[in-house]
Amino acid sequence: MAAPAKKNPEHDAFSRPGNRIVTLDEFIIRAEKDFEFATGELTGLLRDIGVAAKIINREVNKAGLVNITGVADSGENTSGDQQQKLDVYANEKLIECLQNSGECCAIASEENDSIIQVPAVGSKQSHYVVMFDPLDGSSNIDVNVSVGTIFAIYRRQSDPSGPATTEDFLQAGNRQVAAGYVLYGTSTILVYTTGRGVNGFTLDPSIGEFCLSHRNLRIPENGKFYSVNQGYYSKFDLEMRRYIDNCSDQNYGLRYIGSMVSDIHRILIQGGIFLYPSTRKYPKGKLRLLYECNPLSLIVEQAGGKSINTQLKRILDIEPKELHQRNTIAIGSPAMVDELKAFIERYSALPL
Ligand code: P6P
Repeated sequence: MAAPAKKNPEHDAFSRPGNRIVTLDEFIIRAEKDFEFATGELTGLLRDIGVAAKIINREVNKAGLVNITGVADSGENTSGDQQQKLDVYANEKLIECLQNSGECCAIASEENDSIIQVPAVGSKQSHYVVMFDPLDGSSNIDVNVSVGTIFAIYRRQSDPSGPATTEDFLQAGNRQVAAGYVLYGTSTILVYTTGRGVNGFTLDPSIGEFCLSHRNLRIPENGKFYSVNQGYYSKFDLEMRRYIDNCSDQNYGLRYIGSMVSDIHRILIQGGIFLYPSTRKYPKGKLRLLYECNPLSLIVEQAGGKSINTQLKRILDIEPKELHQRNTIAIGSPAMVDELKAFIERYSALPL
């Protein structure tokens, strides 16, 4: 986690938004001043990701007009998911933007089996590694449903004079220096945290800038929506079925988009809980710990929410063993996660 920040009076400039446009670049640069040991690298990384997001957004927004939707010739990715053409495009653009600036020493992506070394630019020795899901929910692309990019940034642990190692990526989520997502939806919004709260920036296409639109996002304590693939209900463990029955008994609405970034963003704004428990096809859960669960969990916790796995372990405290390992997850409003926890403690047949 980044060094504790000192209060920067200038930062208050954003607390009186008025009509003043605050771009992502300006916000990041001002925020950097709050970190005593800031070297500008993290600032550069966040700006690189912002640039890649604009490029990806351009293609996502016209996906139906060019021959870029549909299944890529490349087949399946490392997780066995069918690669969509926009997946491949988004992956390439993120790698390109991060490689150009040399602000990170290595990259890990859902679309690549192993880590990607980033050659140093000049004499710069980078201290960061970046991992991402370039286009989460991509199976929705052809049907015009929102998709998203998810990213996580860590400080490297290996000797900076040598190449990065896989161990640089196998760090618990509580060591993330920054995390965020881009949601390509009715509008395109970039939401990120560096461990000091959560802020959202909506892309203004007329000026090509991400502009501060959601200052200091806080998740509602409770909610009236639950988000789970109800189609798997009969395969869920007893404790999950009992909790889902409870949601129905309380007349909670079911909202499930099948695009995690979209579901989590709705929950961040409106409150609610997102569940991906163990299923027959995914006994350890479907969602990847390193570049889906961890970054989204840091965002939700920084906004006041909670995120656990179905064995009640805090997601951010899980020590990863493999780059693409999967995890069960229950994430959202703290009161709803606590309520689920009570059901798991009461009905779980397995020792917790
Ligand atoms: P299911 C998309 O493929 C994804 O990785 C997440 O974005 C989404 O929440 C989940 O899988 C949907 O999985 O099994 O419900 O189709």
